[in-house]
Amino acid sequence: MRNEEVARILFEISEYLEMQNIAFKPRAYEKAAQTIADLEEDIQTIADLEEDINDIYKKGGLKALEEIPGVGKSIAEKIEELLKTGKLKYYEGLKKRTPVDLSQFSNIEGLGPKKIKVLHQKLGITSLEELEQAAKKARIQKLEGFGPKSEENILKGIEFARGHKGRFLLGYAIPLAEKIESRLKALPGVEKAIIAGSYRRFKETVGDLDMLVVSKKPKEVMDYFVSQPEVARVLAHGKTKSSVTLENGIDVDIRVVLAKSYGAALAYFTGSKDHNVAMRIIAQKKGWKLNEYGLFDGQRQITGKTEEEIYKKLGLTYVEPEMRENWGELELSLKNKLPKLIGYGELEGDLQVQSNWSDGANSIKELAQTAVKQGLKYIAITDHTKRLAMAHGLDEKRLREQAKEIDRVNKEMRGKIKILKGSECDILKNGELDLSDDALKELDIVGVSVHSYFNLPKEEQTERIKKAMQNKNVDIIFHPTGRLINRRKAYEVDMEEIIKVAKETGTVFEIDAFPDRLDLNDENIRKSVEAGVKMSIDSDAHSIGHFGYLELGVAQARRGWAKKSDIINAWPLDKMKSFLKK
Ligand code: DGT
Ligand code: ZN
Ligand code: CA
Ligand code: CA
Repeated sequence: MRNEEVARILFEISEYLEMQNIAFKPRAYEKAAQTIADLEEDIQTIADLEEDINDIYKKGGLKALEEIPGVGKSIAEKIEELLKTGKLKYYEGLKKRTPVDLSQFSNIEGLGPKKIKVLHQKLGITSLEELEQAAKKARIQKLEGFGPKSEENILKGIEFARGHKGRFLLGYAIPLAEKIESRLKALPGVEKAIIAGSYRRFKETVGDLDMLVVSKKPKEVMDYFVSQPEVARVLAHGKTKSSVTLENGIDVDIRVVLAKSYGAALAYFTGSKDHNVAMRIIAQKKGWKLNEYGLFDGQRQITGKTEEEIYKKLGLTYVEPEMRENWGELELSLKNKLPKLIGYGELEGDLQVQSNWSDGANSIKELAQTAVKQGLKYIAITDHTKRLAMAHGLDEKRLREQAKEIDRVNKEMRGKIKILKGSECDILKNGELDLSDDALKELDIVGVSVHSYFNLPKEEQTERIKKAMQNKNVDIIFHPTGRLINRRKAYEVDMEEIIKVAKETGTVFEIDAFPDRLDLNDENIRKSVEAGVKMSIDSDAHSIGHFGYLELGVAQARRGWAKKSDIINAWPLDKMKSFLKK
């Protein structure tokens, strides 16, 4: 059982207790849950982290659990039961005694157990559907303690909770998708096999996978496709089209097309739909018709074999899949003015890497050796700072010790890679930093980030980050909006203002490439590119396996129309370093 799950159950217990008007106890459970959730938040969703709650328990037993801030004897025992058995009798009992399943409301902001209780008592609400109906009928705003504003927030919250249902993180879909793609490529008679759709556009999440195959033996392809080991359910099994649901919940559609239509089908199924519609209009203006079979002048196929030919015939330069969102790319393409996007494999360094000095799993040397294998020429070691005690954040003294270790490894690895001294320094609530300026001054790379107080009012949050950027030692804002895809919204912040100050102060924004972060997102990357704010693409690695995520960051950068000149760690070390604030 992961930290997140333990925290969720403790939270729920506090809510059930609160619904029963029990005093004090709810607060204790909430506090314990918060500590455990923060633990998870700071170290992210990493399977091999050293200090997850299981490890704490394994190493130190019940006593170690009690040492977690906010966890007393009674809660520690409950955590122990959870970790040992995966269940908790106390929790099950509470659940049974309450008529409403609270967990379904957990994503809706501002709707605590007290309010849920009122909604249940006054309106008989027990589910999201009933909540939505009541809100839409404006029945909620009439209740005491609610108003039109909270009713609106409830509707927004429901939308948010639903909107993410069934979308999968691209980064976690890739390994299996690649496996399926290469299996199909290897089938006899298959000329081409490729996954199109949002997957090919590298959208941060994918709804399903859309596979396209060119083969003269469609029946064999279909039969093989539906019988793969990961298939949980066959939704359709046709002659040239099939659909399945995989064990992990992702749907995969497949279509077999003729070689002469491959380009047209690929363009069609890559989308986006809006890009396709705009393309079709361009064709229509020339008196032609564009569909998934080709570009046609009446009955005659003008072209359709490749995407490149289709763009060309339409008077367009080729548009990279990552740009096909109808965000203005076709206008630029018509004028031959598309930006030259940063390429895959063009990064020379990685500016956010955590070692086992804080919550990473590997030593500095192991990280450096792996980075060399990945073709990187420099990495910055950026361990957490002391405020993140549970992640073993570094204080000034340990940072100085670490510097010596980095010097030592640099000597050993001379000529192979350069290890930079860095930090992922916490931005405190008031915008001050978790390390002294004297300590920060000694570092090559100072990254700063928000790991607490996500819910500050927009103005305060904006001021907090502005203040951090105004510190002359600060080079990069790590994961600038703090969102976790499908789990946590970005904190409220005035992005335009932040971008302006970044430009003024020469502060770099990070594109954190971790699959559930991808922060900045595509839209904010574009705004930054337009404003001339430079960015870095970092893995946020917490173990040697995570360097592979860098390319996901490159994809995101491409979706934000970033060029090599926008990304400082695509530059040689000297150039990158001389760009940073002095
Ligand atoms: P997803 O799966 O929700 O992440 O997003 P997509 O973009 O992969 O969308 P999907 O799977 O529904 O459809 C795949 C592609 O097929 C889509 O990107 C464009 C194309 N497509 C689907 N429906 C339509 C449509 O009604 N009109 C046009 N022009 N294209 C469509
Ligand atoms: Zn970390
Ligand atoms: Ca799709
Ligand atoms: Ca689809």
